[in-house]
Amino acid sequence: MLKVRTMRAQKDKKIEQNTAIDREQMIRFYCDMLFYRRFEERVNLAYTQQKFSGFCHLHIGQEAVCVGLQHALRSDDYIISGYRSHTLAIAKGIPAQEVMAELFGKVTGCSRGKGGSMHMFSKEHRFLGGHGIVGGQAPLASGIAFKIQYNHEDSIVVCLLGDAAMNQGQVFEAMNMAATWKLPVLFLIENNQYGMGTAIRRTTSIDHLYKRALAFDMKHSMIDGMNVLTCYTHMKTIIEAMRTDRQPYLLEVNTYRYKGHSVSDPATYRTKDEVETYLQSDPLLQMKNDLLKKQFADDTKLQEWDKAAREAVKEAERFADESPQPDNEEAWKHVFAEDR
Ligand SMILES: Cc1ncc(C[n+]2csc(CCOP(=O)(O)OP(=O)(O)O)c2C)c(N)n1
Ligand SMILES: [Mg+2]
Repeated sequence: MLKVRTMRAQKDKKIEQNTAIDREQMIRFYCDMLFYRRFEERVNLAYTQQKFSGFCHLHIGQEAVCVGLQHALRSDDYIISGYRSHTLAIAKGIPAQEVMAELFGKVTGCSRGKGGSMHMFSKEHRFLGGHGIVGGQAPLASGIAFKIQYNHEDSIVVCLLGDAAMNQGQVFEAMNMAATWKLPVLFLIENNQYGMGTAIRRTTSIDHLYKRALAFDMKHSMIDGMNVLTCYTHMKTIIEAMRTDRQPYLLEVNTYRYKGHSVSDPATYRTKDEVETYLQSDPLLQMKNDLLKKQFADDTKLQEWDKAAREAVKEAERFADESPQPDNEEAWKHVFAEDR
């Protein structure tokens, strides 16, 4: 096992060395992560203030995955994901105020206030959900990739899955079809170590989920999802290779969610020590230290960026607050295909 891990680590290093990251990019990555952190913190607060209700799953702690992917993709690529997707939707180009308005059930929301937290969607930005059925996005991802292949396009689909979604039967079927038909899907497992309150080690017979790829003879690797530079360089390399080799890929990204499964989960099933350990490798903290060490930032700059992130989130919230509710007629729209 140790040998496999070491080989994997060496491979990761090689990939990283091939992708140079300059000062501007590092600052961009940090500011994007900061914005997503502040956005989700504000969403959490808005929920407790009863500005909206229903399910709400936050991505706090997993920002490096989102930002690494955002910068590795092109605008004509597709993302399809599970329900923990507010900031992924923004990363794919949906304006933050439309995501906030969707959360608040407003007609200006990206799903016209009818999807809510779990169902962000934008055909225009090629963000095809936001899905509440665990693993339900995987067959859809293979279907989208089939469309890409059929039309001879060179875009790709990223299908984000949770660790627990990897135990759903339809995910196996979708991977098998993608491998058999050589469809350009990047199956990206955000392994945040838990499916609701259950640790992945209690439900899964293998120690690392990337090994599932072996069953389909699919290319695969595993990376540290708490470091945005690792995420970006590795994802960029995989995605660029997929543009020419047109093969699916399984990437396991090890990350952690600091909050409970949803906003109503106090997360008492894990120890403070465990959370503390992950907090020490927090993606924002790592990047902040990198920026300071390289003298790309100082305390004044850090405060300035934080203020700008908070202002932008406030602006999104103001837009959502001031937007109207959908009228009754809206309930009958987008029910049948002709309403598209
Ligand atoms: C088919 C199906 N089974 C069960 C559920 C209930 N459920 C909602 S979230 C969840 C856990 C999924 O965890 P994971 O895939 O690791 O994603 P994470 O929440 O950690 O991002 C479960 C079992 C569901 N929504 N759909
Ligand atoms: Mg999980």
